Amino acid sequence: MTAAPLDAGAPATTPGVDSPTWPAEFAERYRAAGHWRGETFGGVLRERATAHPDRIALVDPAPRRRTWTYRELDRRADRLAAGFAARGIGKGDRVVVQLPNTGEFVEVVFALFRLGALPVYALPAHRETEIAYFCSFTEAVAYVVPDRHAGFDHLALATKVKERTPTLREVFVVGDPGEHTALADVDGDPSDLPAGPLPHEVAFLQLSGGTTGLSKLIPRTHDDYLYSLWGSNEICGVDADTRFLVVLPAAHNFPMSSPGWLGVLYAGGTGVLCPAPDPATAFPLIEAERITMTGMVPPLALVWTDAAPGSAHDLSSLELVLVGGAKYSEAAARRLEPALGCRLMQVFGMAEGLVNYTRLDDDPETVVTTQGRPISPDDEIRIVDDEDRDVPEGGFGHLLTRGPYTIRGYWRAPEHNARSFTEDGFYRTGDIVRRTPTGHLVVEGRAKDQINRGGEKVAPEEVENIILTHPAVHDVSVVGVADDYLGERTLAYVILREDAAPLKPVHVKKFVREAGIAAYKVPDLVEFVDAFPQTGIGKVSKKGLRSTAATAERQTGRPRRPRPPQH
Ligand code: OOB
Repeated sequence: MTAAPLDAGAPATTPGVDSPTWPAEFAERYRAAGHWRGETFGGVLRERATAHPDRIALVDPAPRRRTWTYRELDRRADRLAAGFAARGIGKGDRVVVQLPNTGEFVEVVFALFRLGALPVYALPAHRETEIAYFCSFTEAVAYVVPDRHAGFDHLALATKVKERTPTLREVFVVGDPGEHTALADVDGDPSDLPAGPLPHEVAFLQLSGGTTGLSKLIPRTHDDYLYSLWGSNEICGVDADTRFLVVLPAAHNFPMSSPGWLGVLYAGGTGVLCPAPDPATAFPLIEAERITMTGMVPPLALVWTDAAPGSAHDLSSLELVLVGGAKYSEAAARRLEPALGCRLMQVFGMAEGLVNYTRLDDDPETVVTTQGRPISPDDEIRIVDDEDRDVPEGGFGHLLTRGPYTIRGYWRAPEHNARSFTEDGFYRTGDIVRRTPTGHLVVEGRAKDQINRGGEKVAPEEVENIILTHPAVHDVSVVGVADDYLGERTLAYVILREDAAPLKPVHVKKFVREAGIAAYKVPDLVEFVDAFPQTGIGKVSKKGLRSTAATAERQTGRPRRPRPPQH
């Protein structure tokens, strides 16, 4: 493992070290403050299983209802870990996990935690381009998939990826394994499992939203992530009676840790895995499972807010709904509590670390007009201008942050780290914020070249690179345009080659889809132009393109409402 604390003042990246970590003086401070408790995920599950073995940890309601007590989850994690170990998976190995919201997802990640092997959290929507990259970049030894999900054949994808990735020895499948290994057959005697990881070591690799062509990987340690969990639990009031519905994809940082299914397991409560986020699936589950808490992105909150008043289902068990991942409009926020009959909490977080919540004792105006304040008294916040100078209190600026659960660098990305972190270890979030006198942050915009499509992050460069490989395309620029429902949609401006046969928008979209990337990255709109607006120094002006898009929108009217985000 390579996450041992560096000496204070050590260079940001040391040869042979996968990612920079907290300097010793910070690590000591966070331990002394009681933020880092010296626990590991595997250890926490074992403790809970010993303290309350028969309590229900997990419910997977579909297609037939299955439950796991804490004892059962702990035992299965152990036996699965032993089975993985027998197949040569060990401490520090990377395993790409691409599973939908099922009990097996939780079993697999706890088994890997036990071994100190690192889950790499792919989303169910990822396709060949993304998965092949995660597997090759992390030199993954194994890949875990469902046989089919949402009509997609994951087995065929796994076969292709395995052919392309020399390090990939095993594909484990939930369901019919075809030529691969059934996860259900992975089992072993856990009596001589090797020693597990240490609390300061990396527990998993989370994906960054990405501003460049490819997602960066975010190394989170047991100590730091567990702090974000119990810190979130205290703020959200999560305890052993909490029944949390996981409606967003379980591999995403928000439903995992804010406070999420890991938070609720830390507290000894119950996590219920929702197979799809729409009201037709979720509302009956809220009634049947007496759900008390859930979290979702703003477009989904809009759908729930519209659907709840006319619903025949009893939603009265719901106490708290967290909304975040993208800017939640004040008007929409005001409608949630009356419609759902529960409290609203806004959350502004990032997989790199920092998470802000409005508080249960905030006045209602603060809850609907701000995105909350940090979890920890040791979260350091700076709001700076383009030259990294602090702006006057209350002014807008770039949000920089450093703290006990915010990474000091991405995994194996020294060049990127030099740009994304200041020399003294602050993470450049790329968000433009201001701070209210109460210390709450209001997200006012974004400086990073990223599109936030209803909480799903799209790196324009990744989509541009695909469109550029089309033989008829001379140049392309992908921008976000305002959308009432998703917040933003993606628009690709395309300049065709002079000698190219005419193309239609649908051809460009099909080309992107067939390149094998997640469907949410396919441009919503495509427009053909003769030239891009230029900035003063001759670079394509994304700002210019965005304002062109806004004008075009007004002239053409809005297209029909897109579907809510899917798993
Ligand atoms: C969450 O994590 P990521 O890593 O997918 O995205 C982080 C970015 C932030 O830097 C910001 O640009 C945007 O998503 N964001 C928000 C927001 N919450 C996140 N922008 C405006 N308002 C908000 N409330 O999205 C995430 C991680 C943990 C908890 C919640 C969200």
